[in-house]
Amino acid sequence: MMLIGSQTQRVFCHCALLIALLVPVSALADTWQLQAGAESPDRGRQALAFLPNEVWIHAGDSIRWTFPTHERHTLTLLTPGQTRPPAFGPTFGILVGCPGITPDGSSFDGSACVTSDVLLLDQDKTTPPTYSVTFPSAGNFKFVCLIHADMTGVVHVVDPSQALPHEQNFYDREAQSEQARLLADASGMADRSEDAQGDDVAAGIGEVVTMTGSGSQTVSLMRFVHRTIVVRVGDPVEWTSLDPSINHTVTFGEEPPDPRPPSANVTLTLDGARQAVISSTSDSVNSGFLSPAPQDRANLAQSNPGVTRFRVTFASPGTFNYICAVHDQLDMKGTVIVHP
Ligand SMILES: [Cu+2]
Repeated sequence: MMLIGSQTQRVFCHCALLIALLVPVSALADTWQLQAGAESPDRGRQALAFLPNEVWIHAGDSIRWTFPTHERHTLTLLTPGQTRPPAFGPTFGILVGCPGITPDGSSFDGSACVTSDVLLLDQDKTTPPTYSVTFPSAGNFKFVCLIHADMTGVVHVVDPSQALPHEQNFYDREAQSEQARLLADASGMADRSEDAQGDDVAAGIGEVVTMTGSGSQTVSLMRFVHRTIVVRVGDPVEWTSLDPSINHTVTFGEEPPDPRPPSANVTLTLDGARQAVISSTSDSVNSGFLSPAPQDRANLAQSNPGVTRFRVTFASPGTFNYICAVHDQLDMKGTVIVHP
């Protein structure tokens, strides 16, 4: 609807008058702006973090999260004590959710789960998606990303009669400084790994950074380091995931619809790694998820050791390109040049 000139003014005046009569100004509901994730221009360094991840608001206020990265995230509020669902069910890429997803603008009071779908900056779009949640009643609520286990935060919803400790510009500054610090950490990881020698490749490097008691943030270098290596026929090449929180794959040839399990031509080693032999540049080999062991917690069954290593022997010369099937949209790709 288009309103022009005096018409606009009249509508505005009526609304302002109505609001002034009905509601004290201090009780007007606010919409707070937070950020879900941040990335470097080349997408290789990812802050898997809510920026910031602790916020105080009034009951009745809303929070709008913006998703400005090419890495996927969700904004999810599980109910207290709810078992965390896996990110994806039988179909890779389709979110399990609450189960199910709830629409933009949903309300959360702790009684029913709320979650966005998977949100990311599409390849050809420049406007990041957003997701808003309204918090009608007081409480302390955890919010998480279902895709990244160590990406969590807390919202403190207080009674409107209470003063809030911070205004929006405080959170804006926090988001900026946390983003800068996390992405700088990833630069440091890249620099350190440049010193690595030999035929070993880091399949991603990361760290979990917990700055406050309110949640955890992760920073990940979504790269194979080194991106191109040169070996001889018969030399074993080993990929090791150095990320404590993120799954990666080493995938040659055709990308499988579900990259989670290893392909049938991959076998286990006695020391808990996976291995394969590649005979030709047309071979398709998928490591399956290289995954760290999850954090142990009291009163839960301890987790198994992670599978973080993949070894490949090349039986013929050639140039072998591969990808991480989870993060190829971030340009997580590599090449092995095999000489006779
Ligand atoms: Cu990856």
